[in-house]
Parts: sequence; structure tokens; C-alpha cells
Amino acid sequence: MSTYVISDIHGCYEEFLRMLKKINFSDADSLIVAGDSIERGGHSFEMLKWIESCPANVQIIRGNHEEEFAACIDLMVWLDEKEGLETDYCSNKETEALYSSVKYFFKNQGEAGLYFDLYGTINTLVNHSGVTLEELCRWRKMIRNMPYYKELTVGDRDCVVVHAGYAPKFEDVAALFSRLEDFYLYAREESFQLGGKRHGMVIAGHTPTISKGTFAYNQGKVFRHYEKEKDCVFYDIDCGCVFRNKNPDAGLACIRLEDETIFYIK
Ligand SMILES: [Mn+2]
Repeated sequence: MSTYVISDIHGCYEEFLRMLKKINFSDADSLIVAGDSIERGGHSFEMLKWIESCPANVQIIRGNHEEEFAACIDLMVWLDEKEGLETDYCSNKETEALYSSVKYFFKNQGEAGLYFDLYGTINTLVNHSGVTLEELCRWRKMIRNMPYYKELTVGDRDCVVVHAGYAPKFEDVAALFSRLEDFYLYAREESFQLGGKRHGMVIAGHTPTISKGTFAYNQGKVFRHYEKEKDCVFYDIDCGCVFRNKNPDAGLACIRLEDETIFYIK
């Protein structure tokens, strides 16, 4: 029985399934997906469907892309109500029309409008996969039920799995972040500079290890950092899978926590 962690799948559904096969994932094991399962890549629909019916031994954590996706659905519902559009939640055609209205509305809102469906995820879901507002709202609810992190003990170490960074309390990060939740979702090198778990291990993603010039750059291999002062092992396991077409170093990584073995789909 093993515990696996995968992060930043970003709609790379096929690579994700190949990874499950590679690690021989079974009912006796458990899997934690550390956020950003959707957006950027082409198969957010398949990922959302998979997450929705995933088995009990799988725990899905919230990433900034899930958070932002849910916020965009808020905007669709908000405009529908504000303008009295009375969109039929069960109609794909009416959801398409609402999407166009929201796009049009934000086109005239300057910079703030740029962030509505920045990656075209909702556009693809609605216009190509026939998704309705009802389904979007169901996924929004599912996302808001996802925890920001998961704590577990492996061997003699307390582990925390989180999308970007973990800190025990807000005061630790208050100099740079306005909410502790933002640290969970957006921390970069602050993850081990400000955060961490004493005598523990933090497993995160968020910063692709293919990005030259960033703290985690490791030619597409998992980045491991040991913070002596806290006796904390820090892992960044985002190996930039969604950039595989552009970067031969990129891939999907998975870590088995019991022995820190890393698996790759390249
Ligand atoms: Mn992220």
C-alpha cells in the first residue's frame, strides 16, 4: 500500500492515465492530486469528469487554476442575474449565449476583463464539449469542497501536500501575502523561505521545473530542497507536463511518499 502525489496535470488527461498505469495504481494505494488538474491543456473536460467520479482513495486538492475557474463561473451567474437574462441552466445553447454576453461585458472593462476565462477553458467546455451552466455550477461546488492542503504522516515525517506553499499560520507569510489561502495557491520560493513544516515534508507543484531562472529549475526533473533550519524537505513536483510539445525536458511526475521514488511520463 503506497501513497502517491501528482500535481499540475493541466488537462493532460492521457498522460495522467498513463501515469496511473505506470505506478500500477490500485484500490490498496492512495493518490493525492495537488491542484491545477485543469486549464492550459486540452482535456479539462475529461479531468473534471474523472475528478467528479474518482474513487475514495483519491484526494483532489485545490490549485489556483481551479480557484480561478470557479471565480469565472461566479461571474457568469452574476451577469445572468444582474441583467435578468434568465438563462436556462440546462441548455447548452443558452449557456453559450451567456458566455458570449460575459465575454462582451468584460471586453469593455479594461484590464479586469482580461482575466475572464484567460485560458479559454470555459469556452472549450461550452462550445466544444456541450457543457451547460448547470454542469459548470456543479463543478464550481466540487472545487469549493476541495481542501487547500492535506496533512498525513509518512514514516517519521509529517507531510503536507499543497498546491504551492504551506505555512502553519498567517503571520508567517503576512509580509508578502494578504491571505494564507493565497500562500497555499500562489507561493513560489516563499514556499520554503517563509513556509514549511518543522521536522516535516512539504510536497507542492505550481512552479514548473522547466522554467529557467526560477528557483525550481531542474531541467524538468523534480526539485528537492532541504531547509536545514526547519528540518523540512520541500518538493516541487510540477515538471511542466502541459509544455511537453514545446520543451523536451517537460513531463508529468509522480512521487511515492514512502520511499520518495519519482516516476515520470515524458
Ligand atoms: Mn498553479
